[in-house]
Amino acid sequence: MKASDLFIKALEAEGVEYIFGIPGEENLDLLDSLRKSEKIKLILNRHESAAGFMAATYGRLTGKTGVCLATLGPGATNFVTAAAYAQLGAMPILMITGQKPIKTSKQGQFQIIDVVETMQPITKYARQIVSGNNIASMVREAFRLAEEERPGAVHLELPEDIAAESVDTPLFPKDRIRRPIAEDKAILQAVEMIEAASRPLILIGAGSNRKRTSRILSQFVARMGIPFFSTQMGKGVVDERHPLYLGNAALSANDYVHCAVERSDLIINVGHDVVEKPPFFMRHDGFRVIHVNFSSASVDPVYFPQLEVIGDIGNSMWQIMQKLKPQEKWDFTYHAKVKTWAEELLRADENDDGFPVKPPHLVAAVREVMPDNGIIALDNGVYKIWFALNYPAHAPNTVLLDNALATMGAGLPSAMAALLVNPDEKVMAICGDGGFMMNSQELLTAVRLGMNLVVIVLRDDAYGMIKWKQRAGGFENWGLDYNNPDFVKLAESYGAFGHRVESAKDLVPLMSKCLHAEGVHLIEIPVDYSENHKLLDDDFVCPL
Ligand SMILES: Cc1ncc(C[n+]2csc(CCOP(=O)(O)OP(=O)(O)O)c2C)c(N)n1
Ligand SMILES: [Mg+2]
Repeated sequence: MKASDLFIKALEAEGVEYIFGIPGEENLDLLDSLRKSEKIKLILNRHESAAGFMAATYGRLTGKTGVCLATLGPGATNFVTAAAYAQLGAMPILMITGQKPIKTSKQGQFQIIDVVETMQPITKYARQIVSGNNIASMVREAFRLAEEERPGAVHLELPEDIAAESVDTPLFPKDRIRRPIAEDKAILQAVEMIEAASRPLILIGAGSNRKRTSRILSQFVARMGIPFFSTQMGKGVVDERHPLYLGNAALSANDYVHCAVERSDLIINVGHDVVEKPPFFMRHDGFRVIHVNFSSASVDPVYFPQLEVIGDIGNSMWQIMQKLKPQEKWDFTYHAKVKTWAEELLRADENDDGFPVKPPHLVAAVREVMPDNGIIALDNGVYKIWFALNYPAHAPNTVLLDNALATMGAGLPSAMAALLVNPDEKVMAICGDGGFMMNSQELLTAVRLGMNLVVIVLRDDAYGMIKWKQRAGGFENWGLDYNNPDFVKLAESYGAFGHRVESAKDLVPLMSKCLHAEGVHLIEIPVDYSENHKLLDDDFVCPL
């Protein structure tokens, strides 16, 4: 068999459904083998970073490795941001890149950089395949590593001459490995600590959204009556309409929810690791923390849990729930007060229908039009914080944001991947005018794929997030304003539908119409960011 055929067979055996990417001449053997596959579909992108972001989001949502393909040199370097996105965000991806022949080559160093070395520090595994007979084992190993906790990025380089070789090796069967579970003593210690606490609090982080922990965590909260809050990437694991939901730790300190955090004496931290922006700062004389996760906590000046319960998160919480008895002395009166107070403050500006649109009004309008299982995929900009705080997620993985690499340019591709994985759900990409322009060309891919997708572009004619920080840091307003294309015409020239919001009253009917229509709909929404400074207002006083 030809080595590239074996490579595709190995991917098929792993259950691969899509390969996202842009082939170069060094991938032509593999491309031809892919042409013959009945199981794997090629999604041809317009930039490799978008292919990588799509593969990563596929991995994030399915737990199965998303696969992307690029050529050597420039194609491979365009994967670097996506590799970092997947690696930090714990999303399983395999990047396949081509290379010139390695046995003999007549091209000098043209386009050659050491791609494997480049990928090494931002992947779990990066290897050049030096013999076709290694393909089957290396593909298996790559998938195993990408998917195993903590998931991340892996890379295989398939040189042209190796791809064309004849090989004779069997595939390696995909084995199902049960995840290890936490040790009894750790569970007992956790139970003791929670029972001894007076005001325990649950934090739900990214790891809880990776695996199906929603049911057990919802049961835990219901049976124990312990209030919870979420990190940005932990949104939706437990329905945020729950009466015990206290809010989102969109910032590290001085969010409303931190009033409750600071009055707690124990945080049961389920699935958060230090890759996300810290949801709180630990102090040596402050509350204690139980770290419940698949892997142990890396020591960090603001995160040094006193107890670690390591193993499958769902199982750990189930084991703790079997032994833990709700305590009469647990006192959540203050937490309840914080919830009422914070919700009033958060909701206060929702009805402000000034134009350009104010963020709280925008967030409320999006929530109003999105069904419970509808998915919003956010790019990176200041609106992300408003959504984290003000948008109650109703179901797991329905708010896709990147609080790990926090790159711009991933919003649209991740929305597109979410739609491939959930073809029957309503999906909306929410981007700033800066972030949208970093991967706007993928509108063409969405149109070509016949997607029904809504893309919101928030226009402030600036890198608003940095303006916000600039102002907060006491700097002069300088160097962050720009011009924009006519987004309506841009959308139309790509074969999408373009709309522009002219008054806040248009928002709900227009978004709703677009969500229920066919095709790709771009909606330009002028935004008024003059109240962003409120997000960093640390002069609020926590309720007594
Ligand atoms: C690739 C990349 N470049 C730069 C940054 C730093 N950065 C974070 S947000 C931001 C501005 C985002 O502007 P925009 O997309 O227009 O959103 P806005 O905040 O204006 O709503 C920048 C430059 C980043 N996170 N990622
Ligand atoms: Mg902007």
